[in-house]
Amino acid sequence: MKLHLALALAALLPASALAQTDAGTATYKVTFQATWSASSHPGAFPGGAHFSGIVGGTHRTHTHFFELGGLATSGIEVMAETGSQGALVSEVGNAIAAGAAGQTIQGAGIGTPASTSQTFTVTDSFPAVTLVTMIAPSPDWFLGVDGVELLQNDAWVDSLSVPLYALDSGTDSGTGFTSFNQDTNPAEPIALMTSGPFFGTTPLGSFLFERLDSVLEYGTGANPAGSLAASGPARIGQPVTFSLHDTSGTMAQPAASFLAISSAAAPGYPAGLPIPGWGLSGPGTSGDLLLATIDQVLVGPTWNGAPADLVLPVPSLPALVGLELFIQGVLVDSTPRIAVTSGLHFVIGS
Ligand SMILES: [Ca+2]
Ligand SMILES: [Ca+2]
Repeated sequence: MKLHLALALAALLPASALAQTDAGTATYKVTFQATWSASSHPGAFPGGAHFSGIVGGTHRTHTHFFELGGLATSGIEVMAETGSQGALVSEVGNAIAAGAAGQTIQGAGIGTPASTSQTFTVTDSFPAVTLVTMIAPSPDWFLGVDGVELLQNDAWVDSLSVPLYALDSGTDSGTGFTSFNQDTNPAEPIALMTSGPFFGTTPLGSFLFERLDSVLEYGTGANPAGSLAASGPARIGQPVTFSLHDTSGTMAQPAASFLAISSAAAPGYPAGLPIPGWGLSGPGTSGDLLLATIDQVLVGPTWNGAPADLVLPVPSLPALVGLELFIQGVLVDSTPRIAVTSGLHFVIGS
């Protein structure tokens, strides 16, 4: 339903109208790559080492949930000392209510080394992200980023990796991983750890921010690689150019081109259902049908020996973010011969 609506709109709206609509949001995946281990930090890797669930949110550029040199909020204190997310989630919630933050971000805790990912959406109003996680066990040590800007020079960054060094929240005076609680009163400023077990320049992990969208070619050798390609990102509000091509040069010219679109891949992905005679590598060969169903067929330009390009404007509908499409090209010549291209697994981002 959503797919049909999107494609119907795509067919109705000119590319220029779509291109200039809302480019104000972007969806990201953040991957917390925990690298802390006995080999990365010899002598500073206690039994049961792990990280609490990441917690934070998206927010305005000048909003802070913590700052180096500033005092920890109760949300940061509780997170750094116990790994509990609730108090900081409340602080982000208050900021959302006050119009200073966009959304909360929460994940589950992990061992180390390991990695875990979350997705979130940033907007023109809330282009920055703050995330923290407790180094555990520890008195009040944590990793975090304070207001990473994902909108730089009016463009969303594609990928950004931020190394994470141990921070001390200044709210407990314990000096060892399993020291008894010793509340620091009055609290001290949040600081990069320069003494104790984490004094070096080796990060304990990183946050990798990646803008979400992907186009992946799939199929087997039965469908020649490169016979269907896409240029342009898979993002709402942006046009994508699909190029169908008989890379083997065995189709008769001219040939009609079509683009078949499905919401599901054929069973056996990345392989498909072999159809005798539908091979693009030569007359009489077998080609794989790579789609489970054919939900929509778009007519492309005539293939005359050069790639046949079909431009599809992806509608600027936020509901499409995350939608997966499976796309395969079909060429039909006057012999008559039908042949199918490789497939594209298309995940729409923003
Ligand atoms: Ca401390
Ligand atoms: Ca404390």
